[in-house]
Amino acid sequence: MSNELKAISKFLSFVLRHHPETLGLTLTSDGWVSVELLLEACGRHGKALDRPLLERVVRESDKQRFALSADGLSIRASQGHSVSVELGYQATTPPAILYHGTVDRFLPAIRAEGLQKGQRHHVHLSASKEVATSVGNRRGRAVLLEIDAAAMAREGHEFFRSSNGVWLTLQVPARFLRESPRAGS
Ligand code: HQG
Repeated sequence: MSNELKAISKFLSFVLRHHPETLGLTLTSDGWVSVELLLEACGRHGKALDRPLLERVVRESDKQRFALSADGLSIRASQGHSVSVELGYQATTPPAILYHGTVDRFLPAIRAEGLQKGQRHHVHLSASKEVATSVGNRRGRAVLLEIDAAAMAREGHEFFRSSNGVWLTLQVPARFLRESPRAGS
């Protein structure tokens, strides 16, 4: 993805997940906003964006962060919100093991209180070690945590899978976590 598209993607994440009000927009309760209103509002705020460019961002986003509605008239972020939205994902059975990438400095707190959702609506987990490692690497040298999702599900924890493949759950108590040894250590 080009730097221009990345910058637009970051701006759209900011607006559609966290601050629609900066463009004078309101999301529906399930997170959608009219593409037409979004494009107009971007123009008014000096962020010129047209439909073909928006469609490229949606298509080329490495993590498929945004979704257009079936009729193409609305857009939303597929996950990662801090504003209150109900995305309508159905609880579903997770893979037996899920992964979370973090960094050393968070481990004492994570060992004590498990994984917490912080500002987001859910803890974000991945079915793939590689993806979890790259999420951890955003903050330093990744530490990979293995989550016993099968045991959590048996004990009644709900899991959701976003349309871009991120696994979501409200929290992961520490007893379901295992720290993977680092490669080479
Ligand atoms: C850590 C990106 C202390 C947690 C990625 C993480 C992901 C704790 C940080 C998505 C903790 C939260 C989410 C506890 C968790 N004490 N620290 N009890 N529990 N943490 O960004 O999972 O590019 O909210 O390990 O691909 O890093 O935005 O979550 O390091 O899917 O599309 O607190 O963001 O996607 O950080 O990343 P975040 P995350 P996008």
